[in-house]
Amino acid sequence: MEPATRQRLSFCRQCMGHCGVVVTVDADERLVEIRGDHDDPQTLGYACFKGLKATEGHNSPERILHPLRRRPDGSFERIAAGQALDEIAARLDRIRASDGPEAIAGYKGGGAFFTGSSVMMLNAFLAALGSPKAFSSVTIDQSSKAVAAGRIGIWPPGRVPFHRGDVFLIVGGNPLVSVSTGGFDLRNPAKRLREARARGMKLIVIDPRRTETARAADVFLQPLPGEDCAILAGLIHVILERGWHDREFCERHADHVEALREAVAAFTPAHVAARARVPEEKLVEVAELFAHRCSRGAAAGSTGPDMSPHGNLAEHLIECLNVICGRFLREGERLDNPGAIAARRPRRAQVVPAPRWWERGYRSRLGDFGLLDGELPTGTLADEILEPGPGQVKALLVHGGNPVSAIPDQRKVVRAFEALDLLVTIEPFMTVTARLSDYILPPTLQYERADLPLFVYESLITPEPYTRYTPPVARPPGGAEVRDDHVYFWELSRRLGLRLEHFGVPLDMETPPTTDELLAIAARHAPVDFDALRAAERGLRMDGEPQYVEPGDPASPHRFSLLPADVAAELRDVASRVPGIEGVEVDGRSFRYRLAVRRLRDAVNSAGLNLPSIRRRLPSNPAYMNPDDMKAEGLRDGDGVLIESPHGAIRARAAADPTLRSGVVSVPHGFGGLPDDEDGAERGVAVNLLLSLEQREAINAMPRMSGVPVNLRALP
Ligand SMILES: Nc1nc2c(c(=O)[nH]1)N[C@H]1C(S)=C(S)[C@@H](COP(=O)(O)OP(=O)(O)OC[C@H]3O[C@@H](n4cnc5c(=O)[nH]c(N)nc54)[C@H](O)[C@@H]3O)O[C@H]1N2
Ligand SMILES: Nc1nc2c(c(=O)[nH]1)N[C@H]1C(S)=C(S)[C@@H](COP(=O)(O)OP(=O)(O)OC[C@H]3O[C@@H](n4cnc5c(=O)[nH]c(N)nc54)[C@H](O)[C@@H]3O)O[C@H]1N2
Ligand code: SF4
Ligand SMILES: [Mo]
Repeated sequence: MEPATRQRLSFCRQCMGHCGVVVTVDADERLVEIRGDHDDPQTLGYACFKGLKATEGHNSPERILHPLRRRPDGSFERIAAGQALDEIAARLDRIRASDGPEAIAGYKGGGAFFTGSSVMMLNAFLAALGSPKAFSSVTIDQSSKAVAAGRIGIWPPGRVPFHRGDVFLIVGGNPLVSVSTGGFDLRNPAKRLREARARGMKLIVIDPRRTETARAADVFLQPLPGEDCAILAGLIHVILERGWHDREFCERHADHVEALREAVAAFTPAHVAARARVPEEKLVEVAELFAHRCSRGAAAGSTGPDMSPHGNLAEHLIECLNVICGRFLREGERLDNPGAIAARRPRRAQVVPAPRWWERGYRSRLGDFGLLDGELPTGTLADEILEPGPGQVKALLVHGGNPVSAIPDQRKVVRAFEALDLLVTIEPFMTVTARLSDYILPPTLQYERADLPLFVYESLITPEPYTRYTPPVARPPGGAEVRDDHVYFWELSRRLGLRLEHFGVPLDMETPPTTDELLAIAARHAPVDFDALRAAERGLRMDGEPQYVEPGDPASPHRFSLLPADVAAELRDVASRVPGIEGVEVDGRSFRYRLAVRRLRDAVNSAGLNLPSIRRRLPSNPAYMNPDDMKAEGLRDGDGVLIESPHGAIRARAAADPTLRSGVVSVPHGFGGLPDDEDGAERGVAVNLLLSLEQREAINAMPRMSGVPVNLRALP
């Protein structure tokens, strides 16, 4: 007799944790249970609630199981996949013929990033079309890290990794919940942090909230949001003034140390303490612990600083801290993860001079932006659709994302998406973006497809040269007409006569590739062949030849560029705009609070919020506030509150959060329906109604999502 259920090994693909799991499937190969795999060599049994509840997503009655086409009245009807693809291709072809390929754009979100076989398909599809209009969630996230690298320069061996540092400084990240902060050990992060602290590593956290991570910190600085540039400039000021920097490293590898010292002169501890509302001596304590008492270990930023005003400058200053303190791997040191899927290459102890990629090549028609990692800034997507003229975007393909929820100024984004001639979404649920789409193409979900961990960011996932393959371990619901995402791109490309490339390898446009073939192409530089990878149930550590940092060329003229002219100008701007004690003035209005971004443990952005067990935990998104502020405003838990920014207003319910510092309001994103939904309040509120696309950073057009001035008032 066949057993009624079977167990299989796989890994979760909802966040960077990539937790190893054991899934149980029934006799029909349907997913029935997930648990953490205690024998997983990387994540050691860890799995979070939402990871375990992925069963609900797979089996959800709300899951879209057939391609859908929107009727003129806004309702949807089932359509056969072949017909949907024929119709979409015909409409794309007409737009291409009348308006050129630039009229066709794409947006890629989190769901696409975690689908290894098609992680670059949207980009490849647009490239084959000849359209530069590739957008993604990266430029409403942490693209300031690319901007910082582009302006300061790159050290190919990288920073001193977490597990070898004697200190780790986090600016605005909460890896114990987000399992995401770059540089942290994300494989079962709480356990890894305990181990690191047991061996003596010091943790410094800078965050307006005493987060789960901050609770474990040796020093915790709790500033107002939006003041990271001042704080970081203050730390650099103290470090250079007291001579706690690494003189030798600076002399050999960095330009503008003296100019930087002068540029941060205004950021005295007293100045920083007054504007960021932190104790002066605590700031000095952070500088001393990071630069003087510790000698190895890096500083890293996450969404807190990156989503605030001057996010590019904040990441630049974080890297300045690492440079002046010499927190990089040096000649002869071992590279712990020289590459698993990524091609191995020699890493020299020598600066690659600031590449400023965006200053070469394509310029956008609006705002004159260049490309970052081959993509245009998502902060400009709505304008690209709404602004008439040659190159106006008429069609948009959304892959595994929910841009109507994710992009600031939701009303404008909705207006733009409604103005499109064609909106197609590859998406498993009826999200706010799907609701506006002309066609919805449903993908397989994570446990139904073969995959590899998010290899385009593999160095962030694990410090070891480790990767793993998972086969599909469950079947989609009976009768479902779902496909692995790449099928849709390949089918559209074939119909449009395009030659699709996958990581530079031209695909056969007669016979569709299998998912394994695509993964094998992506893994073609791995030190083992794909069959060996496929055979290793719990993945492979590709130790092979260890790799060490190679010596730099002593004659190399290349150095870190600590203070290029645009950075210097931005720093002067920050120095000159000192917020008043009573709040911030915008257009003659005074704002007393600041909004702060934060993530919730039980959902990833907007994904998962519709599932029953998640919904029980997160029925809507409150406005988290410090209890003292609530008292001062006459608010009690659950009271209605109107929150106003210079741009817009939302209603939410106040919730006391004693971990949040006073003067701050935090309303998690990802909730809410469309702006004019009747039953809107039931699903919480879209915080992006409060945020604007007008005020944005140079280079990546990053909108301001944290540190934004707001006011609030109790609702009757
Ligand atoms: N105000 C505010 N706005 C923010 C943020 C913030 O902190 N505050 N954060 C920003 C950040 S960091 C990001 S990354 C963006 C997020 O931006 P997005 O990635 O665009 O948004 P998500 O809500 O994560 O949407 C992911 C979608 O993928 C779908 N999905 C899930 N699994 C699969 C799959 O297997 N295949 C496919 N094809 N799709 C799948 C989900 O159903 C969901 O609709 O939002 C940004 N917006
Ligand atoms: N459970 C869960 N995990 C997730 C996600 C999720 O939605 N839920 N989203 C995923 C995505 S798309 C991303 S990009 C990552 C993000 O991962 P993280 O960047 O670690 O995100 P958060 O946990 O929100 O941590 C950001 C911290 O910044 C603080 N902060 C806010 N404003 C400021 C500021 O101006 N300055 C400073 N210094 N701090 C500030 C907040 O209080 C918060 O603690 O997480 C990923 N993982
Ligand atoms: S931490 Fe991330 S990878 Fe691990 S189970 Fe949760 S969602 Fe999945
Ligand atoms: Mo993100």
